[in-house]
Amino acid sequence: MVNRLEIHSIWSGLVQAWKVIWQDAADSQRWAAFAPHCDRLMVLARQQGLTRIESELLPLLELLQKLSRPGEEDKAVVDRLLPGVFAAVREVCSDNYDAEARGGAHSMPVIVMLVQHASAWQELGLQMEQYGYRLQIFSNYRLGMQAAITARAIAVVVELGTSDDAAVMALIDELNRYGPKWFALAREASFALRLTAVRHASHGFFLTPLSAPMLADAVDPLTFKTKDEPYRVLILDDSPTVLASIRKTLNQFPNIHTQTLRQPEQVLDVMGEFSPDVLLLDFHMNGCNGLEVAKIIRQNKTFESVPIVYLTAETSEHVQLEAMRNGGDDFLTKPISQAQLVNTVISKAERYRGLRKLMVEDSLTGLYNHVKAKTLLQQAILMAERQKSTVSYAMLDIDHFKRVNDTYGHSVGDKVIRALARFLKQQVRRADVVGRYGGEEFVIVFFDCTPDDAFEKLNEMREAFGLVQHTYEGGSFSVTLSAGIANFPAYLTMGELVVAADEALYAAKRAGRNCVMRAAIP
Ligand code: GH3
Ligand code: MG
Repeated sequence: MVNRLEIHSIWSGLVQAWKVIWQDAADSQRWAAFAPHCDRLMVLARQQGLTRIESELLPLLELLQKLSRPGEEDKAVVDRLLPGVFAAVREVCSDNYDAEARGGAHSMPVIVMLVQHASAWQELGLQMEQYGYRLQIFSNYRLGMQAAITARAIAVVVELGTSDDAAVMALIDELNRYGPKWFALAREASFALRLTAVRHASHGFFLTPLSAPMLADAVDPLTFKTKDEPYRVLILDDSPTVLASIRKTLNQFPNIHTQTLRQPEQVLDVMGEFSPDVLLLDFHMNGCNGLEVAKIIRQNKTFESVPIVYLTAETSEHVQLEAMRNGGDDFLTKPISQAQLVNTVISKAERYRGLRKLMVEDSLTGLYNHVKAKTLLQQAILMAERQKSTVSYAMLDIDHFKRVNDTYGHSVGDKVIRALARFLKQQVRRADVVGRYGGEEFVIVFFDCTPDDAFEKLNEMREAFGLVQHTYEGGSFSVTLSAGIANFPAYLTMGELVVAADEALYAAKRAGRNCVMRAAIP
């Protein structure tokens, strides 16, 4: 597995050093400060077998070795090479890289546990299967560690606080070289033990009792990554040469889609269709300037937060400040450094995506929030209308949830809500929508799914979730679900569909809970 953090930090240093050279390429001291970053990246790439980074870096290192009196020409060559290196770095650091290396996201990820008494953890092993993980439990730590490496485990949980922690730490140091994340597990957590764990690069610390939702919560971010949609970059510039050159640089990145535009008057239409994550905007164009275009864009509510990066030969601070005040986010000064171009575009796009995510997500569970789930339901109905297919819409609610809060406390209640959110997300198909309507009420939009299939799936999920044990300080408990389901085209509008599913849910509650009811055929 790849140490992304280290690659990332080397890359950031390298880019900083490059920015300094960009301002004055004739200063050989600046080049001398830049070269070690490239060397470090090469060493790491070789150690970790990252052949793409290695091959992209090679011509750069060869050039750096030959430099005697560096200048503008060398700067131009390196600037052409850097985006390729960056593309390789991005590929390796992408969330899917490890999953793909492990043989695809479909195989069940393995978690290895090294514990004193293996038999005490069998139940957790069964529970973790409900969350899509295979737990392998060992009381022989060395054997377990070897198994973790062979099985390419995503995580290793190591019980500490035993008499021989020093020997265990030596094993962990070995394990750390292979990359799976490790988590400490202990009955008590003294500061000294926590310190030992972090000094040996632990990823987290669990106290017993360790529950399946807690473990799943901790390892979920290491796996089940969905492939991000490519970033969309719109470039508005009246010079075909500039457009072609920027496009060529950005197209080296498989996760960037570009669209170019030469006529400012079409900008709103194109933004509406293309929905960019970043707009690169020429500052001086025929007929109008970038500042005016930015103002027009910002007056449109839909685009008020799309990042705008000006492309300009303007170096006057006054003009740049004025432009930033009018809705710009950044400047790239012509001639544009390709390395800076890709860095700026990707960092702005990432931030914008992050912001948008916050707007549509429910903060407790990361599921779609009420508003977004409804929008997606509406889209699903329109699509089903066009394609003459079916959409099923389910509403789910935890039974007697108030008792959970009253008996075990609100934070245990929150954990149950999160456990259900994760469970639903894992159970449905990737294209299906899972949302939280607030409280302990959830919705699912099953795309292109017959009412019978959706009903059966929902019933399976209800049964499986009823088996999940939720832990609290004094032990564990389980909860049940009720659900109601309705479908398009039996109900033709979103409003009717929502009411029908809601009524079916309440029929399920009245029928004694822990069951799924279908809406009556109208
Ligand atoms: P029923 O089987 O009829 O659904 O009974 P219930 O107790 O689940 O239903 P009710 O609607 O009476 O209570 C829901 C409770 O959920 C009330 C509220 O305190 C709790 N709740 C709502 N949102 C949250 C949350 O975000 N976290 C936690 N822990 N509790 C919540
Ligand atoms: Mg309830």
